Amino acid sequence: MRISSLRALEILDSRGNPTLMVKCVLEDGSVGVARVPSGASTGKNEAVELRDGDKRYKGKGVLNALRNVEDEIAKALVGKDAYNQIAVDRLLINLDGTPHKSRLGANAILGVSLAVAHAAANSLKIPLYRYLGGVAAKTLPVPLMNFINGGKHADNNLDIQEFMITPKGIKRFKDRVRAGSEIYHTLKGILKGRGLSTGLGDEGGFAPNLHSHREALDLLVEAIEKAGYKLGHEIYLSLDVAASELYDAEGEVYRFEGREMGREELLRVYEDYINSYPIVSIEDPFSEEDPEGWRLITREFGHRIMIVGDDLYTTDPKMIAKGIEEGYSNAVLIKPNQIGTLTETLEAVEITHKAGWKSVISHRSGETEDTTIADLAVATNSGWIKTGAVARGERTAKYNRLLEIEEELSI
Ligand code: 2PG
Ligand code: MG
Repeated sequence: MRISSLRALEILDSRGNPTLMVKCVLEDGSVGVARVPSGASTGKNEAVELRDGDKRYKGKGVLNALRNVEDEIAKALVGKDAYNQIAVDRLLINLDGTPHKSRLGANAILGVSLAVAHAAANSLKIPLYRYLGGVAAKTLPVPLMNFINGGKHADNNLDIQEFMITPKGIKRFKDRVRAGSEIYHTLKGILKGRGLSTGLGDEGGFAPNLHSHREALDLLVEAIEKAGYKLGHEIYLSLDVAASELYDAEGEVYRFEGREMGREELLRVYEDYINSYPIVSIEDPFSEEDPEGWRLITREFGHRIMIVGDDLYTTDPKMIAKGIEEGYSNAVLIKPNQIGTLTETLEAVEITHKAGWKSVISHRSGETEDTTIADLAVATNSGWIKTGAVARGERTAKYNRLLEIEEELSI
């Protein structure tokens, strides 16, 4: 089934910044649309988002990426078989020719890669999760729901970027969503009652100023119990520290709660959290530039919780392979736009699972109404998804898509 046209449009993401929408049309008239997300706390080795850097949109315009889709990429891909995703993605990678997709832009390349997959699935009249995962696609993921935002995603005083709850002990996806919603609103009531801000951060979680990070964890515990759920049986906790943002590589110290600490001291902070709360995972506990920190925490706590690498791997199969060899972590965050094509994203998941590690399919802090990651989570049977709070349309779009998939799969 040949590709007949590729078009792109400059649209807005959830932070009000421009991003790309790509539309792929096939010879049979089938259409696939994809919208590209954008991160704020980015890893050093992420594939490169091409931004115009001129006066429009404070330099963030994506018209050059748009042109690359409609000119160079379209010329190379029109007439090619949309069912051969691997060949499409290989062609995109070779056409770009740079290690981090900086020439054509990873935003242009990912938009095309995903739009082609959507078009192919539509042409075959099957849902995307079925196209990508075949008959094996069946697992609704456990969501990591980000209810308190800090770090680069909020203007409050919390260093840790994401404080999440996760309904791991609840079976049906729709009951997980319901629990999340009830706890989210209970948390809002608690914050309001204490005169704390109920304003939201970038991922839809609340962003109050607090006295400590433990206070944030305590607030989650209180909300879970007050909403009538069993802590440590139905609902658990999870963190994304995004520690690359807190690290001073020269001094090998972390800026945390108003002072500097070495990796050993930070490790003891995590030990305290892990022993005090039912924590299932800590993402980016140490900087991408501090492999020793990773080895330490995985050796000491890897048998109890998931240690999830985000900035450390940037969804790059080669970097994940190195992490497996070195024992850096036992889980990997998977973000399609960190690597730039669907094929490489699937490879990243595959190598992760083959090592017996867990994958977490993830959104970015800058999102759109695109729901590709919901289908991707089911297609790969990952078991985990991180897609923000149960509020804000760009986050609920993914939850709502998963509700729809659960309904389809249970017929
Ligand atoms: C992260 C992500 C998503 P960003 O650090 O895991 O939550 O944030 O998209 O800003 O990198
Ligand atoms: Mg992260």
